[in-house]
Amino acid sequence: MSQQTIRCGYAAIIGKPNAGKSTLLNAILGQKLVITNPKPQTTRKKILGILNEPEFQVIFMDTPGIIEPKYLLQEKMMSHVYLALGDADVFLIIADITELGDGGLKYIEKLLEQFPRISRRPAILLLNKIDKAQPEILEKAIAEAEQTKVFKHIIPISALNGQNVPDVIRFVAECMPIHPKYFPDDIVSDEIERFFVSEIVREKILELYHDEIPYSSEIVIEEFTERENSKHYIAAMIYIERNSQKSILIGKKGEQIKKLGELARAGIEEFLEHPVYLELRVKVRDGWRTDARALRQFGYDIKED
Ligand SMILES: Nc1nc2c(ncn2[C@@H]2O[C@H](COP(=O)(O)OP(=O)(O)OP(=O)(O)O)[C@@H](O)[C@H]2O)c(=O)[nH]1
Ligand SMILES: [Mg+2]
Repeated sequence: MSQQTIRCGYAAIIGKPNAGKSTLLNAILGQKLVITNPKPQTTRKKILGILNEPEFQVIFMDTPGIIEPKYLLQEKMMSHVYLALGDADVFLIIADITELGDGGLKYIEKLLEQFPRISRRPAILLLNKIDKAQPEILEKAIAEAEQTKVFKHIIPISALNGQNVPDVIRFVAECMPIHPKYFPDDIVSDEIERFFVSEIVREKILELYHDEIPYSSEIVIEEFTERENSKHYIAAMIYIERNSQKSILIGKKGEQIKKLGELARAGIEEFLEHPVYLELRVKVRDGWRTDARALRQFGYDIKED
């Protein structure tokens, strides 16, 4: 492939919490890279997922759901969204079709007012979760979206079962500028394995616990020792905000944390394709979600490249 015809650039996946952004990124990459969950605000940072083809490279950016921030962690999460918006050559705005209701695309108009940058780059609207939507609702949403004249393409998709995802990839690739590839061919993200391992632990916390626990948990991988001929050794610290949460997390006679450990280990082994010995530790870090220093230590401050 001649360097002159290669296309390469950034695509930001944005939308409300739970719209299916992370599920879409995994579908695009054809592998489970980022965590997904029915609870909102699963994704907390901008995460790159790189799709490599001989003739193009698209750097997709998964982002936290767009919200009105109520505390410092949420403010930091939104700054990750802004960063993705700034980097994007194309915007993938994803909406859950089953949540749209009457005039539901108004929120997208508000989004465009909020982020005027979007109108200066091609935007593609993805109407997601068509596997569980009535055809009439889909038709109505498409008609409504066409009226706005904002979108270069409007694509109904199911991120979950991959329906129309190849079209998304094709249209995005066409929007990429002619540019040599930014990343080597064989990497799927700029994040290190440790990050994805910590995310898998958090995903299992989202699955196992209710109420505030998942939102009050942050994971730090304290040790990660790779061993070629035996299990990798991984020690993960779970920070939570209060003592009462610590007892819930651990459970009676340690039953809950044991379950968490088993689920997380299985997920990590699948991701690393290697057996793992996982040790979970729990520590209280008072009010970390509103503590600027803690958030900096947990890596929420935006890094300038
Ligand atoms: N039925 C159906 N469910 C979907 C589809 N796409 C995503 N989901 C589900 O919707 C929920 C949210 O998906 P995520 O990918 O975590 O959503 P997100 O937009 O990344 O959410 P945040 O990270 O919280 O902003 C999960 O339970 C997914 O399985 C789809 O096409 N069809
Ligand atoms: Mg997500």
